[in-house]
Amino acid sequence: MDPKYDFSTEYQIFKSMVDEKIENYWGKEEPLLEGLYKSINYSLNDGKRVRALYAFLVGEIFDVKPEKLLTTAVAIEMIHAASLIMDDLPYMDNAELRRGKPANHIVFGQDVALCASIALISEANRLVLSDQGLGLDERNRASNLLGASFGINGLAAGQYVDLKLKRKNIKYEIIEFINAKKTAALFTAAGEIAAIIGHASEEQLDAIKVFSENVGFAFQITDDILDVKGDEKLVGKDLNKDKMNFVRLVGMNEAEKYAKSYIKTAKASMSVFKEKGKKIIEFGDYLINRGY
Ligand code: GRG
Repeated sequence: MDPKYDFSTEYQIFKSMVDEKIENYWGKEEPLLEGLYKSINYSLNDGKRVRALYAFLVGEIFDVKPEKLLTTAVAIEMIHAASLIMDDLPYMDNAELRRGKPANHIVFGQDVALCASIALISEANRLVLSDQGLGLDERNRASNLLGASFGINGLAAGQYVDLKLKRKNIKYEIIEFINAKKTAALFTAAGEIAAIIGHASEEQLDAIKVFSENVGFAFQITDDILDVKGDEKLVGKDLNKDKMNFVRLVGMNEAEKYAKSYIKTAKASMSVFKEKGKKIIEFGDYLINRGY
């Protein structure tokens, strides 16, 4: 690795690429849809873009240029934004604040928020399937993985168990299931798609899957830790809403240990890439040390 390598500089470069492509994504194409465009853009115009960053960093391991992954990265952030809009709805998590602003449905109404969310999921799929920078097989596999990440084996599954089963049956295994589906699945899709575009071998793909799942767990536990002891202004959402989460299950000290241990497992899996795996290791550290 270049001794002058600086994670935060590279992060900002990648983030700007995504922001430029995704901000104000829909404009004035159809005047009748002005309100829907506004709702969509409201939720697309912000975010840390960590899932996009992750796709780029996996790509770098295989010498895939970020430009080649940009459409995939944008699609992943679209799915993520859709999931946040849905998550905040009154009949889901019932949250009023997101990224330091009123949640989408508070500004635009629940009906519009739902339309925005569905439009985003659909557009994400359309984008990867029409990405001319990728071969047909790559596009199909990307669409398949992206679809799986928000379906019955991904976000929708995690959300269902979170809503319906967690409170009745609070066990480590249940929380781990939720974290795997609600959070790790999208990291896994991001990593796997980038690795496939990079022509990863089976062994390399397995390593990326292990890394993705473990950083996904660590990311969610850190989110739960921030929910309890984060700075509300920085985190930008209502904290401590008496939600059952990992910290409430095992306590703060244990939760911090778990997050570190997941990152340790993630990092160990990168040994197959030797020097090339070093940048992504910094990404793992960033995820558990972030303040929001
Ligand atoms: C999209 C089909 C479909 C279903 C949605 C509502 C739902 C089902 C799933 C909830 C998914 C969810 C909100 C998971 C939590 C993951 C998490 C910690 C999100 C916060 O991610 P950050 O911190 O957000 O990356 P920013 O604001 O930086 O983009």
